[in-house]
Amino acid sequence: MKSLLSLLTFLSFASALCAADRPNILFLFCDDLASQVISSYGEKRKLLETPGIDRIAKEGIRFNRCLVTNSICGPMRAVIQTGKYSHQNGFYNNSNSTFDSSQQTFPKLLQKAGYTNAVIGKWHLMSDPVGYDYWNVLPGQGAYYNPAMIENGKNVKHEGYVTDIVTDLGLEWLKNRDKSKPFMLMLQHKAPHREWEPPIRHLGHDNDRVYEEPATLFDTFEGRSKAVSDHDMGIDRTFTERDAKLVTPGNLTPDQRKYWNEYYEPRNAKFREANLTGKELIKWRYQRYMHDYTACVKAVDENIKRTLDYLDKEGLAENTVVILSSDQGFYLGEHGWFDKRWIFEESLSTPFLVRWPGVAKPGTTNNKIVSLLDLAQTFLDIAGEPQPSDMQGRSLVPLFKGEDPADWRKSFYYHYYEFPVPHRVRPHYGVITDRYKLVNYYKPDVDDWDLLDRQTDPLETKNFYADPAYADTVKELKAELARLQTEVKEVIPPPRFTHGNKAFDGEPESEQPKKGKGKGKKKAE
Ligand code: SGN
Ligand code: CA
Repeated sequence: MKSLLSLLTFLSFASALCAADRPNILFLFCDDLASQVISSYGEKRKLLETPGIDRIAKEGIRFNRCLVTNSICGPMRAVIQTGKYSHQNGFYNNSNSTFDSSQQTFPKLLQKAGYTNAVIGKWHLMSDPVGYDYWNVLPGQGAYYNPAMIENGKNVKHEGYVTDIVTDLGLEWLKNRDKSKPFMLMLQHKAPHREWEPPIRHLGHDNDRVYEEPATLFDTFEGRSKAVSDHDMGIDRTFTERDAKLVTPGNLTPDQRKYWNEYYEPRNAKFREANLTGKELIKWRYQRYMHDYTACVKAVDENIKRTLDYLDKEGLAENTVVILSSDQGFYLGEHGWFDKRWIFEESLSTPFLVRWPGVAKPGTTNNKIVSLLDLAQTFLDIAGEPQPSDMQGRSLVPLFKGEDPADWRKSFYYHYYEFPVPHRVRPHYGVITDRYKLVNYYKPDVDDWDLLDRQTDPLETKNFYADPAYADTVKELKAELARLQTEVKEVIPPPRFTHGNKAFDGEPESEQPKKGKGKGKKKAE
């Protein structure tokens, strides 16, 4: 009896020890961060050097094909919370979804398992965070300059630049956290989201460099569904005066305004004088876009460096899994676009870097199809917790360990719903493999199939659907698509559903983008 008691005492002591030893999780999340701008991803334009972010790649694994399920902000954040596709977690689009926070989420499960959790920065799920010991989030999209934030339900106004502020708050929380527990911190930057407003210190960071243009800046969309050409997210047609920095933002302090105007005004005067039209105007806008976007990422990069340095300084680096990602990829002029949404590669795949000392082999890469859908299960697995059977991803921990599971997914299911505002991208779903994408654009005035072949057409500017040489491929992919739709339990077409008193099923509410957003919304002609 006595020996049984001492065994039990030993076991409970051992499990307490284990609990304290469980890895911390630091999730560094950006908004609209394109792999093309991260130097370790090695894009040929070499848009920016990102030593802070690259440090994670150097000391860990770079995933080359992390896919999203629905390339837009709120929905992907809901996917991360739940480990479920949009049609299962109920958050389909930014326009009229509210996250049902009563459902199962990974932070709730981690909290129950003894973790202390915080989310700081962009949240964008419309309901308050649940499952966190501390939350301090931007309302909606949040502001770049002098942002308001909501700290555990209370409005607080900050002065400064949002990326710096979010980092400060994250480090402050780390400092004051309950140190008897492992932590899970989601540090979620607003940058580099539209309208790509740079920190004052980085205005002119590129010395008026001329950025290389992407090969598809003037894509004609020939041969593809009308859905693809009839968009409203072009540098040619959608760019506003605010996007182009032809108007000064309203929320600057007098000092910030002075420096802002000192940088932009002389350059804007030159632009106005030149009276550019057609392709020249698009080229000018692309240059302005790249200056601003890279300046925003430069600040993200510095703050990532600062965060990693803090882990080092506090002796936290060894036992903290660091993951860097973005809610989706982004177009940096490819196909003439900014924004995301499409199944095309730039917005379908998102940066994904992981550092886990002693587990993930430094400086390695992985080409498997992984997804932000896998994160909830991955986080639970890292913590040694069971993975609920209704989650729809798969833990990435075996891949972090360098294993090569024979039954890893070879195909992936995608579905985007939001239409028509803000960018008139028609709803579409599709199946993705290493080589192909078969996509159906299905609403409201189209029912088109496009087949993309990344092997013969890496820039994705052709549609092979009607090519007889691809008939067998189309047949196989359609069967695979049907199999995936059954597996993820999605009924096509999606049923009409409601949120509040608004109905949504992909039908146009109006053919026009929302009006009345102010002078800055004028097209930058
Ligand atoms: C805003 C942007 C859009 C962007 C959506 C969604 N317009 O409406 O360009 O697609 O957010 O972005 S803006 O002029 O207000 O910046 S998301 O990252 O939240 O999905
Ligand atoms: Ca986003």
